Amino acid sequence: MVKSGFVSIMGRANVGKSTLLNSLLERHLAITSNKVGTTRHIIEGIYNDDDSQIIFVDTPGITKPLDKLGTVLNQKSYGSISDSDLILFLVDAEKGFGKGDKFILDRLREEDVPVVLVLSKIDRISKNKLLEVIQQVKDVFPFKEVVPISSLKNENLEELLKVVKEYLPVEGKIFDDGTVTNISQNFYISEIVREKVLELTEKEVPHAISTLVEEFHEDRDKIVVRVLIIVDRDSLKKIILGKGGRMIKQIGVLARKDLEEYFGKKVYLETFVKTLKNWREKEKYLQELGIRELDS
Ligand SMILES: Nc1nc2c(ncn2[C@@H]2O[C@H](COP(=O)(O)OP(=O)(O)OP(=O)(O)O)[C@@H](O)[C@H]2O)c(=O)[nH]1
Ligand SMILES: [Mg+2]
Repeated sequence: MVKSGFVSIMGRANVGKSTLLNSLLERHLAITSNKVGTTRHIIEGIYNDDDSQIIFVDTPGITKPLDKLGTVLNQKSYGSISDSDLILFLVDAEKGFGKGDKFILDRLREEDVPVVLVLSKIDRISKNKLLEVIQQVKDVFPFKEVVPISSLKNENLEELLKVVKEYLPVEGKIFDDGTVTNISQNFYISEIVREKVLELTEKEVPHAISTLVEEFHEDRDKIVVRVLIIVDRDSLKKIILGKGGRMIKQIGVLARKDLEEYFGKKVYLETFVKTLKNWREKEKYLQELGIRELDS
């Protein structure tokens, strides 16, 4: 009998949650970057094999909120707890256990959901350092298990799946075999463009941008898509355009490459930037376009 369940991937920003989701599903579903605060939406990825269906739930990294966006992202992450059958709590093994981790665990202590500690990025540290980290963290919380992994090197992910399978409560499948994710095609496209912006720009840019598909046409052999990059000030617009438009061109080239691979057909991608200074301006613009929510 197939067993199913919901498994949330939680932890501080940048510990490797989205990379783990992608590696477990063997597809690029959630965007990743070396910047803090990459994930902004709950992303479900559904894993199927002969004896299980696991709905992995990638969540935004939990941070000490500096602004409204930070607070909203934390709320989204905490909101996923009550729907979970198991939580994978990720700690970056190289950085070790910190105050931010303790803060999240104090919250998890109030919930009645089993928690497995996953030590991520072990390809970056020695065996000895790993043993040290395990000693340091294993008693800070009643973890069900401690599993060290490397998503990039595909180390110990089989073991992690084995552990996860012990916590699936539902008999039978929750979703049909064809369902892979909860995210829409337009959302995915806008995220790929945002990923390239994160990749190519410096620290100060990421938080202040969002992306949106304005137009999408598909026929048998090609896709034509127009993606808007929204910034909140003109100085950022200048950075994203780059000298002589070079930066935005490069963003487009990289994004198109990924999208062509994903869709398996030719993609004509147009990207452009617009400054919308505040929520009111954004909402007004989106209303004119007939689009309700940012980023989705
Ligand atoms: N060396 C190494 N790097 C990794 C591994 N997993 C993730 N990373 C890197 O860590 C960085 C952050 O990865 P993400 O998956 O975006 O982290 P996240 O926890 O989803 O981050 P937020 O969405 O901001 O909370 C990226 O540069 C990844 O390439 C790993 O197993 N090994
Ligand atoms: Mg992420």
